[in-house]
Amino acid sequence: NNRRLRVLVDMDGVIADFEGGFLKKFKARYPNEPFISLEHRRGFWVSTQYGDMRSDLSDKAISIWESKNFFMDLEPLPGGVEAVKEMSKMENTDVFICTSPIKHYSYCPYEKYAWIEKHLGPEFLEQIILTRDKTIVTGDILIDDKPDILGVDPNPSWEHVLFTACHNKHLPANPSQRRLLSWADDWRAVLASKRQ
Ligand code: UMP
Repeated sequence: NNRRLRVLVDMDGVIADFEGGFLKKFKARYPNEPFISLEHRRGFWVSTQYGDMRSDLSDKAISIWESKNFFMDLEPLPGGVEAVKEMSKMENTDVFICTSPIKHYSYCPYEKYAWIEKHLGPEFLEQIILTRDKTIVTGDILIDDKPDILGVDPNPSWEHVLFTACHNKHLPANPSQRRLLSWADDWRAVLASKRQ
């Protein structure tokens, strides 16, 4: 009987500003190409929306996050680092950072570890789960900005709490999916609700 609460926290779009970091570096590298402002982002996949705008822009978008220092240079999203540190200090609570690396592995996995060490501290290097399939990870809650989290397990143990991001804020209300609007929202109440 495990009375501890296990919280899985996604990285990109939840504690690290992937969308802001992408747009800044895309504009800097391709100053003469069209771009999609964060207000106009729709759909989880940046590369898909850029490719829909013009087919060659998909590869240009991908070149940004495949570059050295892209993941390392991401800014923390407001309140995320503080929230993760606070929940990790709560009684009977285990927090893991659960993040999917890109398959171009030259920089991303290393930089995710380095980012977590820099922003959360070396003790969080014990709390990292790198996986392309989050459904095989057990937990009580998964806080993630991706609307559809699928994998080999059709019935994951966690409740997915959708973290609001520029690409998902316009999705129709889904009564079966709770949301956290930001880290200023009541994440403590979400955790409390899972402790019964
Ligand atoms: N990613 C892509 N293509 C996109 C947008 C994001 O490959 O268009 C990558 C960035 C992250 C991963 O490494 O996908 C998303 O990981 P999670 O946030 O689901 O953990």
